[in-house]
Amino acid sequence: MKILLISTNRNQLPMPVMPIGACIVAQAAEQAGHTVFLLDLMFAKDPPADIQAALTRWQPDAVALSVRNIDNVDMRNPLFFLDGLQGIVQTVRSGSCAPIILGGAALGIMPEQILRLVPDCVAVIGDGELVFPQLLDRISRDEHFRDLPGIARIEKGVFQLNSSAAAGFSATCPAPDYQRWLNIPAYRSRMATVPIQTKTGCRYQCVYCTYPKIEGNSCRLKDPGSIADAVVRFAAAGLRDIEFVDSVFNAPLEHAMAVCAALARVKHHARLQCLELNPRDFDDELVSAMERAGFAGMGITLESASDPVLQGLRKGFTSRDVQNAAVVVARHRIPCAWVFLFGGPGETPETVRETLLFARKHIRPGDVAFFNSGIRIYPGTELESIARTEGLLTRPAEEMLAPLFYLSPEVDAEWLDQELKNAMNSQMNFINMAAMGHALLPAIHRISYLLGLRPPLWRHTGIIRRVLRLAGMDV
Ligand code: B12
Repeated sequence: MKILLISTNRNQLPMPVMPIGACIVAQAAEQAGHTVFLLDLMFAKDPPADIQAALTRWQPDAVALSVRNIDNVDMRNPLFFLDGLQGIVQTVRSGSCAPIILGGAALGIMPEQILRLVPDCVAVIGDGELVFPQLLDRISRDEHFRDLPGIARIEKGVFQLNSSAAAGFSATCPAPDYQRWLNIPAYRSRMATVPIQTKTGCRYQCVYCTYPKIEGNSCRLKDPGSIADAVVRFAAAGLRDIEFVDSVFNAPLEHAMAVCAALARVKHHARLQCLELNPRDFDDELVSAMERAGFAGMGITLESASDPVLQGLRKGFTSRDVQNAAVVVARHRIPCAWVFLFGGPGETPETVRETLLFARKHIRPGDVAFFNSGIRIYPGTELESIARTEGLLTRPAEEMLAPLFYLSPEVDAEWLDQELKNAMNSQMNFINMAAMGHALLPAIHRISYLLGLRPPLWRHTGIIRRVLRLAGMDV
């Protein structure tokens, strides 16, 4: 069959991300014998015109849409991205009567809400590489596909979803041929990194998080040798800034160690990074292994340094682990981004101050702190129940697609903003969501790239903020 696969993400903040999921399913469909055309809308000047042109040129038998983001998870400046999805579906419908198949992280989070927004589409929930070709096969033979794992649809007004448990799994690291599918110079010149996964799944149970819903809570590990091969292949093709996009890179720890060991054994010349490390399974041995493997940046997702909040968020680690992580980081050379999320259950002015004190005391001047405040509430999470019990949420689950946020009732939003700003005023290496969504960020990325800087750009946060402040900007 002829397949038109559209990657719908157009969000360029904080930087454009290469659509790994769309590329993986494109490659899987092609390997199954279909002819695939991938239309990436990230840099499209006129998306409807591009879609119409692709429909006319390819006359596809099926159209597939990869949907990554619902919104920007920014409580102070929320942006909702799915209005664009309705427009895309309308454009496709106006030029083709081919079936429309949806997939991507957004579908994993709120399949029913999204399918009600764009009815008459069928969705694949979870990993797409095995189910998508099977679905295409059934469509090509005009057979029903209701029994396939992970298939969701609205039938006679009722939402139907098959369990994705039987979907199967391949241990070979799926490293799509990005150069074949995407406009790589456009991504690289905007500081995008090349995504790669060492596993799927997340075994943690943080109250607010969607990762287990998207990827499942059992980890399916990729073979370390095939990950190292993929890195070698990408770097040899000039794609040297590689980012591991696992839910949590160092869980399970033994697998992260095995991946680092495999990477250390090969000559890859890549600059590696990952932004999602858990401070619990984090020690000198791991960071030394990451150094040997070629990491140029790492991020520790703390959310808080205060026990009542860590417990409230059910992070599975304590402030002792947090302090220990700071001691370990200080003994190594890899630049580190510390990620914080303020306002969760249990947050009070005291816990905010405790976390900020940790940040001021322990974050090295060359490292960076990312501050986010207010937590996106997703249906089906424990945070949803907490918000309902506390009387903070009255909207029914079917109306939770539009962004809504939890903020601890014991913390005032304006006060919290001011505290974070005060911290940012004294430490130039601290930034908040407003800075990460700054209108000038795309230009900063391009200029930095031209100046020869390479990801992660956050290493230069202090200098960039100073320059912008000299230019009179309140950043
Ligand atoms: C790593 C990551 C990042 C990295 C990306 C680095 C990089 N170089 O790619 C960084 C930190 C930069 C980032 C940024 C953001 N992220 Co992010 N990110 C993730 C994370 C953890 C993994 C994404 C990933 O690459 N997965 C691996 C690939 C292989 O999986 P996949 O894309 O889902 O594809 C599979 C399936 O979905 C399916 N599939 C995909 N497409 C299709 C299409 C069809 C037709 C079919 C059948 C199947 C299918 O098959 C694929 C293969 O199995 C997810 C959470 C998660 N666990 O998914 C959040 C996540 C995607 N991010 C999210 C958000 C919100 C953002 C930001 C907006 C945050 C911000 N304000 O800065 C930005 C947006 C960036 C942008 N320009 O769009 C949200 C999106 C949901 C939402 N609320 O909108 C998620 C889900 C996290 C969450 N909050 O729950 N992110």
